[in-house]
Amino acid sequence: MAKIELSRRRFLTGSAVTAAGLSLTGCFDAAGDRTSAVRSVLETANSLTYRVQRMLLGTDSLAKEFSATEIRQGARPNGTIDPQDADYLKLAANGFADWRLQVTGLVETPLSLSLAELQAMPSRTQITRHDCVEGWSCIAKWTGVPLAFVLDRARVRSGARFAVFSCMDSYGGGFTAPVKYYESIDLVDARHAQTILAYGCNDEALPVANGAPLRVRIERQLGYKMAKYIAGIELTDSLDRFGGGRGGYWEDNGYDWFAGI
Ligand SMILES: Nc1nc2c(c(=O)[nH]1)N[C@H]1C(S)=C(S)[C@@H](COP(=O)(O)O)O[C@H]1N2
Ligand SMILES: [Mo]
Repeated sequence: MAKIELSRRRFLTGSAVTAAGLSLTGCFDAAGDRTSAVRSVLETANSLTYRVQRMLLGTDSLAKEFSATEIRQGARPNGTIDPQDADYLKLAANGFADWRLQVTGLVETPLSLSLAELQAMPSRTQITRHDCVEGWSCIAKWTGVPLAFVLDRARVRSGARFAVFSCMDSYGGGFTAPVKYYESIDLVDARHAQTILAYGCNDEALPVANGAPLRVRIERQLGYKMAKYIAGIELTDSLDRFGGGRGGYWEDNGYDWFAGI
């Protein structure tokens, strides 16, 4: 097992370094051009990574959980930490009382859920380590409703393959004009026991910096997969229609769609 652990890490480091290297060497634009040779090599590696990692990880293995004494600081915020989008500011101004989570797409029963309704559902609390592709990590305690519970309420239709999270913040990154952040995961991760829609962090309400009112925790994936400031979850059979078509904000800028750790 230790051996697999090690090679899985190496694999990850390899792809993370590729993404970081591209942005530094100016190859980033080539990766952004969906017809380029660089891009297709990256994509082949990406789907290989997905298949191999799914094989190694299985579908229900759990990410390590920690004890309360291992929490050293507040959850370090990253990416958008203070959205300035007008609709977000309006919702934040009255404590997200008018905010609703919309669950739509390939479901029998579309849902529109208030924060209070989500908080009344079964909850799960977990102390986990967040790993950012930038190379830092942080241990924090997260509380929320298992995404599987919400999906069961909505009754996912058989053709659905992905859950796409739409966010309320626009993110710039420096390469393009700011666009709304978004992310997606497959239904294996969506139904994983530790995948929760979190409204609490370290026993407090989720701070704005960490994605208030709701962010997803996907504990076997890198930080950029864990959408903050969630407005909607759409069940779909294809990622083509969303953003640049690669399944997420950072994926549209060259990162791997499958960021398993
Ligand atoms: N909506 C949104 N979600 C996001 C981001 C973002 O900029 N906007 N950044 C991602 C990245 S790169 C990381 S590491 C984590 C950071 O989560 P934290 O602020 O709770 O540490 O959120 C991810 N989810
Ligand atoms: Mo990140």
